[in-house]
Amino acid sequence: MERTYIMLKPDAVKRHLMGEVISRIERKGFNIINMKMITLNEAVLKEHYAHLVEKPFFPEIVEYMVSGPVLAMIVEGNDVVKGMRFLMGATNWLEANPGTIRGDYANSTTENLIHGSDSVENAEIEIKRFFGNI
Ligand code: IDP
Ligand code: MG
Repeated sequence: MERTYIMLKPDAVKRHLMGEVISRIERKGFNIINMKMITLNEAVLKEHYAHLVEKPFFPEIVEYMVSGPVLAMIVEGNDVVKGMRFLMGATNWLEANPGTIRGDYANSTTENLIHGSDSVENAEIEIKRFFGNI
């Protein structure tokens, strides 16, 4: 069964939307097989967002992502990597369709509630990064 790395970002936690997002994942029929609250630091964000380190908005991402705890999860299911990206909606909140998590709750492209791995290969790397070899 395919696995993906999902992370509810600090805005989702602060806005008390964890339950709402977890419900959507469960109602879709995906299985949450591990979860924990953690607080990130700049070093792990430079790894996790290596593709964005050179962007002018990277400091803003770091400030946001270390501003409070996140909920890290391993989610399992049929085609779950693409399936979760579909439930999440587009990165740019103005392009995220209503009915998606970002489309329904985000009003910023930085503070967009949720991370989901973008490929099966990256999912395994990210699960190792945040959960170790399990
Ligand atoms: P993704 O989260 O949909 O996979 P990525 O391009 O991997 O999107 O970007 C990672 C995160 O960095 C986004 O979820 C968002 O929080 C932030 N981000 C991406 N692009 C922008 C931007 O153009 N402006 C501000 N923040 C951005
Ligand atoms: Mg990404």
